[in-house]
Amino acid sequence: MKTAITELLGIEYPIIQGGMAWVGTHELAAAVSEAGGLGIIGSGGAPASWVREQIQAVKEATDKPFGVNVMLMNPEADQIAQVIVDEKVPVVTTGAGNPEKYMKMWQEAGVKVIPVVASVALAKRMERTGADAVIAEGTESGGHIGETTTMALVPQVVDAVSIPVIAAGGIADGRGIAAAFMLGAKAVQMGTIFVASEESIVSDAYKNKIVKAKDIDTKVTGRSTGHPVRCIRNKQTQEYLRLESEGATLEELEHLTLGGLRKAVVEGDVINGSVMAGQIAGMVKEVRSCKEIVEGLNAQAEDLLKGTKVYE
Ligand code: TUI
Repeated sequence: MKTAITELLGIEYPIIQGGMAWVGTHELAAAVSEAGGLGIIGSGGAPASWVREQIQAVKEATDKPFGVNVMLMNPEADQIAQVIVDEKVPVVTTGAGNPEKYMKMWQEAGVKVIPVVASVALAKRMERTGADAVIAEGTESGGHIGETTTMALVPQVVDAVSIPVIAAGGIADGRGIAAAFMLGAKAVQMGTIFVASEESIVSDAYKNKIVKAKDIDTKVTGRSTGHPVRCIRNKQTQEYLRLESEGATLEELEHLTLGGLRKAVVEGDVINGSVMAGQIAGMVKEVRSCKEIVEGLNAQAEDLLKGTKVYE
């Protein structure tokens, strides 16, 4: 499926991997890019030196395009922005904030800039500042989320901007990709399905939580603090939601989740850790290779979209 996004990024399939903290390591990013999608290194809260090492490892593993996600709340975001320029990274995606202050330096270095947005207002602002595309991410997503659903957000962003729009949130099969295309998206970004891929370095316990999850198994914590985060429900989310309803202090709440994602990804503690995943976890039933995922989902979407004009 050739689209404005496959052309812009020089990739085979209109499939982008979400830039996930702790999960988006060089192993996963290289596997998704090798499969013909766009693999993304997830900087999360990592230091700039780690990001540089990951970039170099991806370059050794594949000649295909890849990207780096900058989580804008990272205290080393400035240094990471510079590493991206120094290492001539082809694509950058951003999350959890407004990347305006870095746009000029990235554009001048020839980096394609694709911010994640959760509203029409930010999408328009990003277009004005020179973004090459935007990722419209619905509240179905895992991790740090906005309020609006993918179904409502994507067509409104598509109508508001002239740059290509990538849909994210609640997509994990060819039907979801086809649906996103019908809403006007030119590609999709998926996270949860790649967390549960063979090449993902997350603990088996984490992958099992996704494979075993049902439709209603995710919970959103932190709505009261202004930092809503979606995870698969466990002791930690239960405790957090209880404390939140009792009006606990920010300090008490943060204490519960501090280092929680690392705990779940690296240590496999899926009881006290943060098992970030999207609502579509209930549909992910097996662990597959990135190649099987990218090729299989693309073929299914292409089949469904045959005879339509959405990817002309
Ligand atoms: O960034 C994400 N998802 C994430 S980041 C993350 S790391 C983390 N770990 C623990 C606690 C909190 C975060 C885990 N998941 N998705 C992209 C995304 N960006 N979703 C929503 C937004 C967003 C929200 C508000 C983007 C911009 C924004 O406002 C910008 C502004 O200043 O107007």
